[in-house]
Formats: sequence, C-alpha cells, structure tokens
Amino acid sequence: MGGSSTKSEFVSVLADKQVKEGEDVTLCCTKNPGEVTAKWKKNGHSLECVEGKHTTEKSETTCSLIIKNAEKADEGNYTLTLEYKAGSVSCSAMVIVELNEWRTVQWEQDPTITTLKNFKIGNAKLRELRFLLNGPVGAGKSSTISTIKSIFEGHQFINCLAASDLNSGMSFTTKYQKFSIGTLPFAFYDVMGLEEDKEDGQSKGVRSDDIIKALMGHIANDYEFKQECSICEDSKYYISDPTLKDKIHCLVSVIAADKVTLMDDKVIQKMKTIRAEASKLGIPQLVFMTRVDKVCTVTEKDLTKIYQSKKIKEKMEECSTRLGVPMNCIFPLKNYHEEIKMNEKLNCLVLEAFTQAVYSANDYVKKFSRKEKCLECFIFI
Ligand SMILES: Nc1nc2c(ncn2[C@@H]2O[C@H](COP(=O)(O)OP(=O)(O)OP(=O)(O)O)[C@@H](O)[C@H]2O)c(=O)[nH]1
Ligand SMILES: [Mg+2]
Repeated sequence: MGGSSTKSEFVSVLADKQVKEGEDVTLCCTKNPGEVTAKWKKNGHSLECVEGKHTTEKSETTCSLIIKNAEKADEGNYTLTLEYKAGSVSCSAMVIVELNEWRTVQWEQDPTITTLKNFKIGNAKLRELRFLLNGPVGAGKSSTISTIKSIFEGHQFINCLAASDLNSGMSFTTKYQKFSIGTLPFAFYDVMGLEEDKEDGQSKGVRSDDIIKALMGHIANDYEFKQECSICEDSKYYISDPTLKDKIHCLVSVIAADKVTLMDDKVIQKMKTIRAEASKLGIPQLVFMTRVDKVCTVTEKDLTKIYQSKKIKEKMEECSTRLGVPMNCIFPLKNYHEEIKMNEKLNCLVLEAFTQAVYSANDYVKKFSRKEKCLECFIFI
C-alpha cells in the first residue's frame, strides 16, 4: 500500500452527475493534504483508463476524473479509493448519461384527448374497438385500464381492481371483465395474469388457450377463468359463432419494466404462443411496458426524460429481445398507483401508447369492412 502515514480524509466527496450524451463530465473530491494513491473503479471493477476518454488528476488536496464525450457505456457507479500507509477511504457517485431524445412525445394532453373523444371507427357495423390486456401476474394490466379511464374521466378511477404490490404470486384479477370509458367507442378486457405452470404440469394462472379463445371472440364478459380447464363449449359464457363485434381488435401485452429481467422463460413462452396465434388471426399487437418509475430515478422524477434514459431504453430492448417484438411496438408508461392528483405528463405517455392501440385496432377492423364490401359486391353480381 502506498502513500504517507497521515490519515487521509475527504473534505468533500464525489457528487452524482447527470450529463447529456456528448458532454464531458468531471467527478471531483477534496481531501486533507497528504500523500495518497488514488484508485478509480467503475461498477466495482478497476477503471480501465482509455486515452482520450478518461483523465485522472491529483493534487495535494483534490482528486478528479474527467470523462470526455459521455456516451451510454459511461453510465455507472464510480468509486474513488484513497490509499495511505495506514488504511484507505472511499466514496462513490453515479454518472447518469441522458441519451439524445430518440422518440418524441406530445406533452400536452388536450389535443390527444380531443382527437380520441371524437374518434370514429372505420367500420360502420361496430360500436366499439376491443382491447385485451394480457401479461404476467402483477404486470399492471388492471392499473393500465384504470389509468386510461381516469384520463378520460378527468379524475382518478379508484383502482380497486389492482393488486397491492405485496400480492406476489397469484393473479388478483380472475374474471374476464369488460371496462368502457363513458360513451367512447373503446372497450378494455382485463384478464387473469399468466403464471408459470406447476412442476407436476398442472396449469397455473390464466390458460393460454383461454386467451386465444378470447381473441377469437369465443368468451363472453364476466367469465370466471379456471386454471385447471379451458372454457367448455356448453358454458353460457361460450360464444360459438363469434362475429367481429365479439373478437379482440388489438392485443396489448403488458410487462413491468422492473420485472422483465426476472420473468420466467415459461411465462415468456406462453406470451409468445399467444402472440403467434394473434398474428395468425391478423390481430395487431403492442407491448405496454409499465412501472418505468421503478427502474429509473431520473424518469421517476421527470417523466419527460423517459426517452433520454439509458435504463428505460435497455429495458425496452430487453422486452423486444425476450418477446420478439420490434422496438416501435413497445410503449413505456407509468400508471397511477399511489398519487391522487392527476399528472399531465403521465397522462401523455399513456395516451401516446393508447392512441397507437386505437389506430392499430382501427386498421384491423377496416380490413374486415373492405372484405365485407367485396363480398357484398360479389353476391350482388
Ligand atoms: N410504481 C408503479 N406501480 C405500478 C404501476 N403500474 C402498476 N403498479 C402497481 O403494480 C401492482 C400490480 O398492478 P395490477 O394492475 O394489479 O397488475 P395486474 O397485471 O392487473 O395483476 P393481476 O391481476 O394480479 O394479474 C399494483 O400494486 C399497482 O399499484 C406503475 O406504473 N408504477
Ligand atoms: Mg389485474
């Protein structure tokens, strides 16, 4: 161990830094005079100083690290250890690199709300576009529906549908339940969460075959899901001859940003099976990535920074890879969960995602309208 025998102490420690991509960042601390050896670490590993990127400086009373041209890879936790003969002292700080905004959001809610309130479905035979929210237990499916309802109703829709955060394990929602927003032409279907099957092969959580039947329009509102068997054809909730008005027009896969890494492969496989079936049926699909506030403190404090956050982008990329969905189909958002006051920025993010779902569903039902017209012409001829 190098340095002098004088005990070294920090006068001021390293401070967390938030920097824009391309800018330089300096981490600096002050210490009492005395000879020390300064060692820098990044995320617990010795910092490999790269020429033109990192510069370390040390004077009698200061130690600093300059990082030039900050990029995604520079984000992390930096630790400085001062070693002197009789011991060492350390301090750490986070460097957060804000990416250049890579997707833009309309941060004013009124124009989008007005557009959606005046929305007309592109198929005259339909009264509503139907969305099914599917995903693992506790992903935020019910909360997303409540949040969308709150936005249009102008006050918080009290979320008795959502589980407490401590309710890990079983799905809080067990029914196939429809939610409307006043007289708007949109209907949401909440379903039980997907779970990993039991070790003896017994099914747990909502069954993939039931979700597929729901997509096809075979399941009526209020059906109580059973884990052990799929809906029977003689059930009063079974629609044997579904038409476009019974079908789902857009499948929304809901994934929690803070849980995507730990999601079980078997649950992912169930989601993929459902998505593959939806693709065969031509049903459009989107992913809503909830709980963004749980993975990024910058975003938690200021939602308008969401598309500058490296953490959020990484989580979206992880959703994209694990589920096999392109990035442009993934929408990160935050739901109302503990706050009581309405928040325009939160609303805008959710509206951005919901608008995309509305347009996708509308494109799907328009195709049917065209097919029906062709069929009518054919019969007429
Ligand atoms: N911090 C935070 N918490 C959220 C968010 N969305 C949902 N939650 C919380 O996450 C928990 C689960 O949410 P739910 O809406 O019940 O999830 P679900 O997918 O309907 O769950 P099941 O019905 O049990 O399958 C609840 O405690 C919500 O309050 C969010 O964006 N941020
Ligand atoms: Mg639920």
